[in-house]
Amino acid sequence: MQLARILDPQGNNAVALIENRTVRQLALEGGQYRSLTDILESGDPAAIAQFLIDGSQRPREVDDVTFLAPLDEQEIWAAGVTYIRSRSERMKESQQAASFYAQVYEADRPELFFKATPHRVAGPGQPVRIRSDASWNVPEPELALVLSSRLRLVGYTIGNDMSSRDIEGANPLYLPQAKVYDACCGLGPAITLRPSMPPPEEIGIRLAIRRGERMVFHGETQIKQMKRTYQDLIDYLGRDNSFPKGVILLTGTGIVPGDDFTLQRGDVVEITIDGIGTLVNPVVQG
Ligand code: DO4
Ligand code: MG
Repeated sequence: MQLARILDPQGNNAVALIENRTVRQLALEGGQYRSLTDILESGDPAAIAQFLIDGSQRPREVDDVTFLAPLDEQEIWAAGVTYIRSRSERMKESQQAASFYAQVYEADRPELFFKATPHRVAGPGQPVRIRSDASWNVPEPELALVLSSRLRLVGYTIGNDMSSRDIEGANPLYLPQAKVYDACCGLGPAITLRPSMPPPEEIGIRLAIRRGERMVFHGETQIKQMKRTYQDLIDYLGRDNSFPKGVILLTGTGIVPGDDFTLQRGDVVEITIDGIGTLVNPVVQG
């Protein structure tokens, strides 16, 4: 089962449950559960969502629905250098900082960084951005953990940690500028609730980048290649840190296009994660 934020037939924001590609709108007026966050905070989001199905709205096919980014006021954080591929590409990108990336890959403490506030997030179909002052840019396709305010893992979605490699590579102290800016994070299309997600060993991640008719990059990885467990990342995130509205944690990229590749405006980024679906975003710059 999945939960999503959608536009209803009148164009208003709504929350929906998805099963077998059928979208059922939820009735959130006037009751105890008034938002996606309220449902995610409940003890049993799947049961609550079933209970909230609005019988007066006709079910719709997923292809007939506009999806919005699946969050309300959650912060977005991200883990880095959690796959060997990310470690080796960062070490090439910044020779002066190579040892830091090598060390953080092996260390107990993971790299965790603040990635985005909700207003910097692009939902399905909305543009993600390349910074106007960056010349080497990539999408980073990442499994995103959806966590309640008590850091309970309630679901999973797809994240795109857009990154400016030239800025990060010039000096690792520029990381926040390479990572955090308007439309720096793609998210969606829906949240797969925890009981419906395949086990980590069975989850593949695929990235395709299209430029007009041409596929200019494609790559894949598997969650089992990740160096750390979900719980390890969650435990470190929660150390001395509170998230009253919940938090979404991107788990790092295992797919990095080669040095000769940079995104261009007009490209279309497609990220597919087994058990969730495909997140598609066009790319703009400036
Ligand atoms: O250290 C830089 C960021 C790493 C990152 O975003 C990733 O590995 O996904
Ligand atoms: Mg990343």
